[in-house]
Amino acid sequence: MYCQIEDTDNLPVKSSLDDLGIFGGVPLFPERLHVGRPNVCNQSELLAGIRDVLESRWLTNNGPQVQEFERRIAGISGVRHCVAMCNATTALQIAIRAANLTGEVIVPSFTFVASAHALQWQGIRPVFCDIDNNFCLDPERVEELITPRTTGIIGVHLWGQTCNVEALTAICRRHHLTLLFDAAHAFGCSRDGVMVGGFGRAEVFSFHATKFVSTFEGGAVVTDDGEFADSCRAIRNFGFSGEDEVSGLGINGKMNEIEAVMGLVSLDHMDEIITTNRNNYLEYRKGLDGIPGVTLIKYEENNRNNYQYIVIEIEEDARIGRDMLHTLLQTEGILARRYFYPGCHRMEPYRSLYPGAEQHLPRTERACAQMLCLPTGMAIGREQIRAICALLRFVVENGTEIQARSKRSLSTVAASGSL
Ligand code: T4K
Repeated sequence: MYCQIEDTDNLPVKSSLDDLGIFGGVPLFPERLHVGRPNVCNQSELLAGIRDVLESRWLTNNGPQVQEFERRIAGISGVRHCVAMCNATTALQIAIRAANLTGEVIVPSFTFVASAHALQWQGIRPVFCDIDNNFCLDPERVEELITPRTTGIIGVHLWGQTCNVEALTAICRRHHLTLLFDAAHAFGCSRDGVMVGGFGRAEVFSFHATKFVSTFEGGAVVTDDGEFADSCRAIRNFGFSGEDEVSGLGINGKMNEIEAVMGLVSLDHMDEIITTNRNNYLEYRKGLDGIPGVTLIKYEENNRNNYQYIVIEIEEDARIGRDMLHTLLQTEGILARRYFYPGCHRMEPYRSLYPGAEQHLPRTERACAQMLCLPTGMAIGREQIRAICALLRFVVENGTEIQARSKRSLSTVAASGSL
């Protein structure tokens, strides 16, 4: 049982404003399309694996499936050690603790809020730094933020695009800081021929249901440093270092056997998933070409990518704004996401704890206002992508009229007293 949908839909093309969902037309996708629809690749393999786990009566606590999953992840990422965890947020927290980070840690604000929470949760101040053209930490801005309280830097390989690892490594060497990477999006990606996994002291993957390789919930710390991996293993298991011996503070960060089975089946189909994601990306690239003010974020073909995010930038001078486009797509059943709006610095508790951060984050602010993620993965087919692109072209080209008409309808509703 293979999960890619058939390309048989004959989807209507919207050619007048009255056709649009926002003006009462029938949504293009009554069964909504999601960003992050899980890839459930082979149900019979998965169910057989789950049955084996149940029969073995070894359900969790570093069982054989988790160990096999760890071996496979380490192998693919070209690192010596992988410590599987219950999710990437906990894995980040554990890596941060194993690295003895304290005080302040520099991190981007343009990321999923978990990157910041993993620090703040442990009483460490996330110091938000602006991003470069690649939407990752800008090394030129990083150095300005280092204070005597700084103990580390956490780069985020956003959407699988890698950080400027070399510059960040040099900064960390110069200032005796620890470098970690939140690689939640970047499993299976490479930088200059080197797989993500071995950069910095450690990197953290996410295998959440919405990731292209999934364990339902899950994450992992990967590293070449054996001592660091041992610390993570101990912290993951309440701090136990022997049957009755606890050598430090720990937590329960374990992945269970059924999650690992899901991960192993997912890994067996990893190449097919990446091929599908890449084909989807190429289809989007073709379909979005030449839409004024809309740019698809390109993946470098000389690196390995997982292509799990389709990200577009809606330029300031586009005929339609990002937020209006977002609303429009939602009313057509296309649940595009404004990742990572509004930025961690504009979310609580950071907004209240560290007010004014936006003044130092001009590129972050721009990205938060302009980026939009579109559906991809195995639950979407070529015809649907073509329909999404055709719709995008139509609404952007008619953006000025659409915005004027929607303003008119809003003021009519307001005047009638319904608002
Ligand atoms: N660092 C970074 C840079 C991250 O992006 C993340 C997580 C983390 C750290 C932490 O990783 P974990 O602790 O989660 O392992 C989703 C994911 O839950 C989250 O893992 C991910 N990044 C983030 C970018 O996306 P939400 O809050 O946007 O998810 P939600 O529930 O809105 O789902 C997204 C879309 O997928 C929706 O349209 C619904 C659809 N969906 C979702 C699930 C779970 C399905 O169709 N089926 C499903 O089973 O965070």
